[in-house]
Amino acid sequence: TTIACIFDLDGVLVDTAVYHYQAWKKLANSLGFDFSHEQNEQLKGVNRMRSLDKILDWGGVQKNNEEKEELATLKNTWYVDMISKMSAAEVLPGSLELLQALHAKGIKIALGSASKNSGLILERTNLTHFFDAIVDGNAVTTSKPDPEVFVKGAELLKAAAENCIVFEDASAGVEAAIAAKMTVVGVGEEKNLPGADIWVKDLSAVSVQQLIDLVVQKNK
Ligand code: G16
Ligand code: MG
Repeated sequence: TTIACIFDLDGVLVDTAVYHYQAWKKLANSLGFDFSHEQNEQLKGVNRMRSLDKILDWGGVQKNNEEKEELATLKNTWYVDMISKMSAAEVLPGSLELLQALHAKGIKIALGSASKNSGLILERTNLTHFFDAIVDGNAVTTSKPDPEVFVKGAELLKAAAENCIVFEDASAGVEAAIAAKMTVVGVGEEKNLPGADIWVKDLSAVSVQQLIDLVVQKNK
């Protein structure tokens, strides 16, 4: 069996959630309310405008579409300032090693992210060259849990869905991968990521052979 791998970005390859948190908190504070770590958790895998809608909702603040565009742009300016300073040291444990091992075996690799800033993040962390295809927030019209981002990734890799493995840390992402009929490695705890095929703390716990076995087993 030839497998193909599709990686989520934030929370799987790098931890940009901390920068999203700081930028959203600054925006919320400027509007006169606070923003917690627990709320930030709920924004994982959720695209920028939907995240803003939730935050305004939590703050009990109403804005029209033009104002929302301005607020999202302001948050993104602060976020881009922070991720522009990222380095390869911020790649999460085991991620680089797994990408290297997959690459060495000629296994195709795609990105499946909700972020419109994936290009900059991959450049800053020296990961760009591993990817045969990049599907991010600029390439999709619908957001996870819709399967579009992973379906497009598989198409670009010319891989059948049943041979694809998705790595996800967000429940919306796990849902999207299930809807795409793919195997899912949940990066996080089982209780937070229902429906995944296996769960790991980080990618250091994953071997290429284990991934192949998982797909073979599932397709039996
Ligand atoms: C990431 C984050 C989300 C963020 C989204 C959009 O998704 O998990 O919190 O809201 O990207 O990011 P941006 O504002 O940069 O377009 P993923 O799919 O990589 O986990
Ligand atoms: Mg994620």
